[in-house]
Order: sequence, then structure tokens, then C-alpha cells
Amino acid sequence: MLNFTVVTLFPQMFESPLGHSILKKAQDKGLISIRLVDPRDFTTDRHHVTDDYPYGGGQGMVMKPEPLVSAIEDIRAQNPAARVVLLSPQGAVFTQETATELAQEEGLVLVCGRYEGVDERVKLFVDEELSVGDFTLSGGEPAAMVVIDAVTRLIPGVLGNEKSAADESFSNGLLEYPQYTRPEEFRGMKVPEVLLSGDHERIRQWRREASVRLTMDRRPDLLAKAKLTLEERAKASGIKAPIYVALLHHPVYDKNGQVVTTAVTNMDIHDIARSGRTYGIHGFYVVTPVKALQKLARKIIDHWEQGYGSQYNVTRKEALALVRIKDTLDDVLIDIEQECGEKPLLVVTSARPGGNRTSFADLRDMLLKVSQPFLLILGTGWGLTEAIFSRSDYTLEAIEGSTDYNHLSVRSAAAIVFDRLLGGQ
Ligand code: 9D3
Repeated sequence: MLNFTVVTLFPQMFESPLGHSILKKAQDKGLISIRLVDPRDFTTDRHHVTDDYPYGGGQGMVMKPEPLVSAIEDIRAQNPAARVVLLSPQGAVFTQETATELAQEEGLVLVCGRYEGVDERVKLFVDEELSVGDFTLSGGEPAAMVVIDAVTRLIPGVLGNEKSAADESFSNGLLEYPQYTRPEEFRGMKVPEVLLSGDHERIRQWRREASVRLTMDRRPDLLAKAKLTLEERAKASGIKAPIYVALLHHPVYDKNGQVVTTAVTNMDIHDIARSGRTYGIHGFYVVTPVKALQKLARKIIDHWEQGYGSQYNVTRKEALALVRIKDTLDDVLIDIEQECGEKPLLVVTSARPGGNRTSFADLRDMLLKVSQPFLLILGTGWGLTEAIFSRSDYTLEAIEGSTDYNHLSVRSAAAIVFDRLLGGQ
């Protein structure tokens, strides 16, 4: 039994919504109760005044603290376990998760504001503030009804069994699949054949796929929290283009603007491989013409792939399987062309400002549309040479931090670029 108490200047507003359908049945079955309390009954002045002008001036009226707080204290005294919620545009946004949490309570007190808001000091007498979304209502009453409805549906016994199972499918964090009923053909539009097939496994698969696709199209923000399989996640990311990364040790500039070859480092190989594996990068090229450094790189990889490390840490092995060592950028391009059947588009990254830059958002869009492979080129030392820039198809915008200091390591920059281009929001 969940006892709702609504504190409102307009108790009559609740009569009809509570008097019909599910909410009426839930009350009749004794699964919930709803008490309406009017703060006007807690005024002590002759005119029962509940609002007043705002200090500091401004539009409209503000609800006075005394009647609301007296009402809250009176309710708390009778029902000490109750959770007291103020409906307010400044509250945390009410979600299905909040509803699930509130449905576990024994008592909920919903305090509705009117006018332009309530005196700030009332907020010290409630447990939390909830909003129902980013739009302006005339008062907390419709929001309280929303909360009562969403919470009541989750109380065992309120819905039939089949229906509560259907609600579970919403709590998987996806939008619901399309529904059809008779007739089989309406104004030339047929019901999808699979739904008439009677093949429950195919129907389940079709619905699941439709849910994922619809969520991807309309509410990609939901996908971050949704429970998806790895395959579904890959599909949902919508990225068709295979993405490769090359870490260039030559040709790059040194401090003095000379073209040099930098040393291969253990940490760059490990960390970019692990980030790359995490974000679904197809291959990670370590490019150096120096044979001794290639040998070093190979030794690092072999240790984890075949040596002691492969037993010691199998996930590291999985990441390092992405690493390929090449002499030059041209060798990388040949390798990708052999694997994909076409040349990759070249994307260079640079911390240096200027030039005609492509934003992360634009490149992300391109990855969704194009199926041609992409090669992200990362420089070492003091950055990629002009020769590499002039060969590239796109120059990605520089990563902006939040200060004027901008000295990311190449492996940190790689992780940030992967997340901005490929991350689930
Ligand atoms: C003048 C600035 N307004 C804030 C955006 C003041 C104001 C507008 C509307 C103060 C209160 C209200 C009434 N709204 C609610 O009480 C309310 C609400 C809402 O307006 N939107 C979403 N959720 C909620 S919960 C309570």
C-alpha cells in the first residue's frame, strides 16, 4: 500500500484524473490511497492568504512559506516515514528510474507550487525536488499527477501480469517497437509479414531490431544507458566505415622544426592499442623506418601475444592483436587497400591551430554515411610534417581543453579523438 498525500491549493484538479481507469482501480483495490491537503487550511490569518509579492521585485506572486511548511509538518507528524517531494522546475528530472525508486516507498508527499514559485526556505523542509521536464507548467499539479500515474503502474497488482512484463521492455532503456492490430491491410499499408508468421523467435528478433533502430534514429541519447549486446552496440553506433589508426614516428618535426624519426615507446603502443580495441578500431599501425625500433615494437607485442604476457593478461593480448608495424605511410595505405579493397581517406590530427579544419561532429557524421575506410594519422615528436598534411583529405580540429595549456600526450589525444568520433555519446 502506497499512501500519496498531495499538498495543493487546487484539490479539485485531481478529482477526474484520480477517478478513472488504472488510478481508480488501484485505489479501489486498496493498493494506493490519495489524500489531498490544502495549504489554505493551514493559514492563520483572516483572509487565508497563501501568496505574496516577491522580495526584490519581479513578475507575479510567490507562495508564502508558513502554510506550506505547516502542512508538511502536520503530514510528517502523522506519517514519519513519508518521503516529501516538492514539484519544481528546478528539480532533478523525473524518470522511469525515479518512478521505480518511489514505488518502493510507503508514503509519498507531493507538494505542488503555484504562482511563480515557492519561497526558497520551504525547500529545507522537503527531502527532494523533482521536475517533469524542461517546459513551463502553470503549477506543480499536472507534474504531481504524472508522478502518481508513473509510480502507481509499478506497484505489484496494479496492472495485469502481461502488462507489467511490457513495462519491463521499456525499462531496457529502448523505445518500444511498432505495434499493429487488425485490419491486416489499412489504406494500402500492410502489417509486416513477420508479425503474421506465428514464428515467435523471428517476431522477437524483429521487435528487438526495430526497437534498437528506432532508438538510434530518434533518441540516440538513450543508447548510452541501454542494455545492448556487443553486436547491437556496433550496429547502433551506425558507423559503417572501418577505422584505422597510424602512429607516425617518421616523418615528424622535432623541437627545432627539423624532420626527424622519433623513438617507439612501449606505453604508446599499449595504450593506443587498448583504446583502439575499446572503440572498435580495425587496425593500429606503428610506422617507423628504423629496423631496430621495429624490432623493439615487435618484441613488446610478442611478449603479450605469445610470451609470458599472453597467459598473464589475455585482454592485453586482444588489444595488441591490432598492432601492425610498417616502414612508411605508403605501406600502411597498401595494407589497408589490400584488406578493404579500397584506399582509405586520410585524416590528420594536430594540436597546432589554423588550416581548414573538420570538426569532430562533421567527421562523425561522415563515418556514419561513408563506407570507405578511414585512416587517422597521429604524429609523434613536435607533430606531423607539411608533407603529410598536404596528402591528407581532412584535418581534424584540435582538441580544446578548458585552459590555455595544451600539451596532451599522443596516447591521451588518441583516446579523446576515439571517444569524440566513436563514443556512445
Ligand atoms: C519565472 C520563472 N519560472 C521558472 C522557469 C517560474 C515558474 C514557472 C512555473 C515557477 C513555477 C512554475 C510552475 N511549475 C511547476 O511548479 C513545476 C514544473 C514545471 O513548470 N515544469 C516541469 N516540471 C515541473 S514540476 C513543478
